[in-house]
Amino acid sequence: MASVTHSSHWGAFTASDSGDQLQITPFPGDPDPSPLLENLADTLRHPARVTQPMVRKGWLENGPGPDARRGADEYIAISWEQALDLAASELKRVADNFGPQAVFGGSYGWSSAGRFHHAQSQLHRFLNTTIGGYVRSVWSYSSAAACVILPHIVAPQDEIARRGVSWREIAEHSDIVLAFGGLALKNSQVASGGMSEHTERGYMRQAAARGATFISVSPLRSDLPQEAAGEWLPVRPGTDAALILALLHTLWREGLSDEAFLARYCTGWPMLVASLSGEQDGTVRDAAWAEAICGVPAEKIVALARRLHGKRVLVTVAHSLQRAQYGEQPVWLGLVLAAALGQPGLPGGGYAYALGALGHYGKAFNRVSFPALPQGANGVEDLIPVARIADMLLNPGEPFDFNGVRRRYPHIKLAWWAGGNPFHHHQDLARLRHAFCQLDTLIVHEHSLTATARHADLILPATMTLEREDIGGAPTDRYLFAMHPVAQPWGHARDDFAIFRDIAARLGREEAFTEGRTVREWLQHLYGQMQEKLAQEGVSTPAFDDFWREGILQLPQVDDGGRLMRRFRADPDAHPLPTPDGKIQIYSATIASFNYPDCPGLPVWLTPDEQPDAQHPLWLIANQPATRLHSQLDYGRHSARHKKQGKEVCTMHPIDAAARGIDEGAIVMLHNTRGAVLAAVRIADDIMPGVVQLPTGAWYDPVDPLAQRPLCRHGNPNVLTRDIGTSSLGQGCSGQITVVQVSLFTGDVGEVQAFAPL
Ligand code: PGD
Repeated sequence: MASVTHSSHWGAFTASDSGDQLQITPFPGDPDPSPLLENLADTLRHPARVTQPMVRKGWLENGPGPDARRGADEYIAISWEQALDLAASELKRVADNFGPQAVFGGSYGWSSAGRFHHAQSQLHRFLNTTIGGYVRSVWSYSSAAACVILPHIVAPQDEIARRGVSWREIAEHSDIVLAFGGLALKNSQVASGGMSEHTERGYMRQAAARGATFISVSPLRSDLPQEAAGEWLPVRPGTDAALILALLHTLWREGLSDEAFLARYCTGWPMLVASLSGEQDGTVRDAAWAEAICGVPAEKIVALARRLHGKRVLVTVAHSLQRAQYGEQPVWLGLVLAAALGQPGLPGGGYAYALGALGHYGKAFNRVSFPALPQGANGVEDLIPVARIADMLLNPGEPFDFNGVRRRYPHIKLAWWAGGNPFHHHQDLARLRHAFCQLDTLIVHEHSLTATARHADLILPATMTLEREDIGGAPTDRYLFAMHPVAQPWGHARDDFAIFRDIAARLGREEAFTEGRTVREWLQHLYGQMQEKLAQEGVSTPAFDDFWREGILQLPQVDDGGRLMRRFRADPDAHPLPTPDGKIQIYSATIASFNYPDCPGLPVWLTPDEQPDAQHPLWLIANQPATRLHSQLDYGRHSARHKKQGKEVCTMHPIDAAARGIDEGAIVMLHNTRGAVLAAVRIADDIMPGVVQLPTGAWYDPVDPLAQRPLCRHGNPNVLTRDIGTSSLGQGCSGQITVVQVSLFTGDVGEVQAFAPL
């Protein structure tokens, strides 16, 4: 087969199917292609693919209803006709009897790069056009806490992260980049929708060569790439807020804070000073106070504060810091630190929330973005913060607080998932299984047999992008790609669009769902919309057929990163921030008015209620993997090559390993009250003592799926993480850190079965 253009969240490429595997060639314009492309090579016909519709035996025999067997039942292969009939009649039953407010269609997940076949958009459109709506979820597992707090204190996240200080500015202007949570390239190598040019490594190298200093504040040295030639400041997990308060205390105490900036552009600095100085409650939040919490020696904290003064400083705070209890606080305090240094609005200075967390951030923007599939109108008002899914299913009708509003969890009968993997992304997987057991029905579209698919009542086999045509692009990627099919659909897999179309037809709503268009006609239609907008800007583009043949189109961009803060700094009266008084909120009267003890009106250090103790003396960091995107294509060769004995690898400090008689490469069990996980050990001193790290993404593989404290033999850390919201404000995912014990494991629990066919 000839080589054709295609795209993924981790890079563009050309591919040809040579029979037993794919030949993948990275896009030649990419200066630093991602090794994740390798994961695509042998996935098409992998045994973990879903090849035909399946129904769970208990559901087929007994009908819809709560069932404790989910996750441990048998499956029966059925025809598409039968599967589509079952899905249509079950949706109709639930909508007729309980209304669309009994259908959960949040379906969180990264899905795939093509913009038309984006699975969630297809599902949302389907539910809106067939039954009039669904209960949705808001924000993301990436950054829910930040998404909620940033608009209160400065501006929406997109302005501060996506359109914030750019990498180009950093390379040219920054003296110090103080990165709380680091700037790991494993994170910025991915961007939803696609990323054809990986430029972060080059920019960091360029900045370092000019003399900029990168300081990574993290328990892990690997959070900063070597190219940044930076410094590592180890900090105990989850304690950055205390460290920043002490930096602020030192700046204030030594007269190094930019009082003119704070007075002109900020609200509430005197109140924070009252808290820093001890005037407010008798606790002086100085370097000695912070040392006891964060483990950074007091003299280092003082020296760092002095070093920041008078320099062009960019403060960044990684997504990971806010994926923890009270995760709103470091997001807020990073901004306050940048303000106390007088930096916001200066080239290469200020605050860049989440820079480096995704390939989208710190980049130029396309003047016109490729349009999304229109989703129609959702007639249901009920919503949940995305990470409260298990709370919702376990507590229907119960109240919960979220961003100043008290809501109630809806009663859900049917959940429909396409393009996400909750048994990868959610916390406390035993609790999640129990929650999914409350449903009448769980329908999952998947191209692979993930743990989520293995808990479904109906599994509908979806195509991979490689098997269909689409258009790949992102607002921060100047290239648009024609995604040509590389292979025929494997087995009986069908596009999500085709699946929904055929179910809509059974409900008499096909025309409403498709608007009479085929896939190709939708692509032409969406492309035409983009063309029109570009034409209005005086930019002409090739006809669709020419674009389709060429495979790639370069789009015009604007490089206006940091514009909001620049204008605000130049004239805060003419260009106020979108906050209540137009200034940076060091104190937020709005947040204070919510009366949340777990997120008061001033930024604070609050001690997380889970702390290492005698039973669980180690912190666990469950962060993003370097060898795959989340859980996608975990069976791919790049991901597989980096496992040991088929298990995910966890990193431990030599002191902690020696104390437990653990040698390099040994199989260990990480355990706490929620469950246990096996992993192979890597012993290294690039992690703080007292901390272990196990990335997310190894597919959940419980030895006994029904166990209350499951043992995953593959290495999924979300067995261990805690399922609580970050605070009443953001209610975000707090899965980044937890506490565990680690022991040598010598038992026999059999081979990993996560990728085995059903
Ligand atoms: P993915 O593995 O990307 O994870 O969670 P998310 O659910 O997004 O799942 C996407 C699924 O969609 C895959 O199973 C894939 O096979 C499927 N898929 C891909 N393309 C298609 C398609 O075209 N059609 C259909 N039907 N399916 C498709 C990620 C989430 O995890 C995120 S974003 C973050 S930031 C969180 N991070 C952490 C963390 O740091 N620590 C912990 N402990 N937990 C986390 N969970 C979160």
